[in-house]
Amino acid sequence: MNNYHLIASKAAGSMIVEAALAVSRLPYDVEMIPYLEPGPQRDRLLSLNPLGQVPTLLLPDGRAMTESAAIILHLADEAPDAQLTPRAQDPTRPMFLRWLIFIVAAIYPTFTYGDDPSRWAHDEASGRHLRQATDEHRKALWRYFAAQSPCKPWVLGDRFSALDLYVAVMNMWRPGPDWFKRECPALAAIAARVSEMDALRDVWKRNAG
Ligand SMILES: N[C@@H](CCC(=O)N[C@@H](CS)C(=O)NCC(=O)O)C(=O)O
Repeated sequence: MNNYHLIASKAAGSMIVEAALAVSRLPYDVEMIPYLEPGPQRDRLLSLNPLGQVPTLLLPDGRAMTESAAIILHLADEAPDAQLTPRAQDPTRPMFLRWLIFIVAAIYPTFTYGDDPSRWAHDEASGRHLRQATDEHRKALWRYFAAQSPCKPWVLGDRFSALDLYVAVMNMWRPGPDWFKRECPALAAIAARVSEMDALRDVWKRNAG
């Protein structure tokens, strides 16, 4: 196997990695699966990633890699000209690292615990509360993120980075594009800008809508 092989699901977090692969111009193919549905595809996913999450990426040597941030940093090593990450001495690098980890460690888990609260809550009322509380917390996190970053025209200011890919994909998730337009218009503008990038046309066609 010489390609990266991405196990993905439409408009899920795998879309961030798919976009990063497209921007990097690394050779890859995508296997779209219903990742939450019991069956042979989920069984295989679980054998590669016990969390059953997408993105799960098979490297050209066949090893499985998970965790979108780790994958992004790896792809940036493999394709340094793709602009996914600022280089080590770039003054934007510390903030890039800060917000990358903020997205995956603070924002992303609000979905892990809120998407299907019955996994974590012992009754319907506590499940409803967990869903509502994680949805509200996420809104506060996005407002904080938008207030602390330049976000014009990209998250880091003048330079594009993988942070813009996260913003563009997550803009489609709860609280949804209308909320972003209203409450965090700079993030909605970044999402629109990313969706119009030539390199991402096919990725968007495959995932969005
Ligand atoms: N920390 C992981 C999170 C990935 C993740 O949560 N993906 C979602 C889809 S958008 C998923 O697979 N959720 C199912 C689950 O957590 O059981 C990453 O950054 O790649």
